[in-house]
Amino acid sequence: MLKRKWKSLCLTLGLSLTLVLAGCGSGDKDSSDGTATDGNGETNYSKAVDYTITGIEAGAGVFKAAEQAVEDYGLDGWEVQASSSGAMATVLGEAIKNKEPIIVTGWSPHWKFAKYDLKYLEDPKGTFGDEETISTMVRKGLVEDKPNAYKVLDQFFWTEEDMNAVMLEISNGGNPSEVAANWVEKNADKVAEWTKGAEKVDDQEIELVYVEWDTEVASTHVVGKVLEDLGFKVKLTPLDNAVMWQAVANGEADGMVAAWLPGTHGDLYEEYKDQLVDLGANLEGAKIGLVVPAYMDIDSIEDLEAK
Ligand code: PBE
Repeated sequence: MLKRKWKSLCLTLGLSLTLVLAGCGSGDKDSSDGTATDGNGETNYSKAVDYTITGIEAGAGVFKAAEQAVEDYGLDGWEVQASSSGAMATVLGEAIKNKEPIIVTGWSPHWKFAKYDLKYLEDPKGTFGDEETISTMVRKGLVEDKPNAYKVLDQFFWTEEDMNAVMLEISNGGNPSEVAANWVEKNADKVAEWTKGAEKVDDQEIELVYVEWDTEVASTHVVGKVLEDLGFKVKLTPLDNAVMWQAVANGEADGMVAAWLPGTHGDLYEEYKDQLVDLGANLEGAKIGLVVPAYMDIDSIEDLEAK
């Protein structure tokens, strides 16, 4: 807005004064390399990304939070583009290869922070919340029906570093089941803590549901492998976020390790918390927000402008 006013003022004052008014330049013009500059020759990142945040699945908490941020920060005319986590990662990788500006809905742990130099945009209004935990939810009655699986799910707890190791290998082309099996083999001490007190079973079935986010692909396959080694016939079913919560709440699935709280899935938790059993955190220190490549000279969501 302010910029537009300056521009019309410059036009009114005419050419003779433009040298004095440093703010009047060719302004707001797309340059040939696809970036956009303001009157001071600084990149106008809002324009350069075409007022678009590259999102993921529309049902993801971070997607909804990004739409809320557009509202909270008055980013009129911006679009949060729905996509998939995989497509977002591809588009991000391409932008970085070409040194182009891009804003994505991001979260950590995630392998993208190991692979690329990225940063979260500051969120002074707190739209994306603070640090989160990833929690485990199971259906009611699981403790009686399958106490050994319940025990493992209850005791499953790992670190950001553990999850990153699994995620990175999968992102480099590893098959999730094989990567998980290798991790389980190499981390017998940790796995022994999760299985402490659980007995081997014979041919019992267990179904875990998840969403195909990199974080959840990693955790669900690791827990699935541990249960398999205990003798369970494990079924891992990928679903949409809301359907995943619903499936555990109505008892169609046995459990999930993909509940991001208190913020990201706060609405779903409120809706279903009375119908499921909350087994608490399986990972601490998770986070969501808007993420950009470190080469972008921008620090805060507040630096973005309405269209
Ligand atoms: N995520 C990954 C999910 C939770 C796990 C941040 C993409 C979400 O936004 O719902």
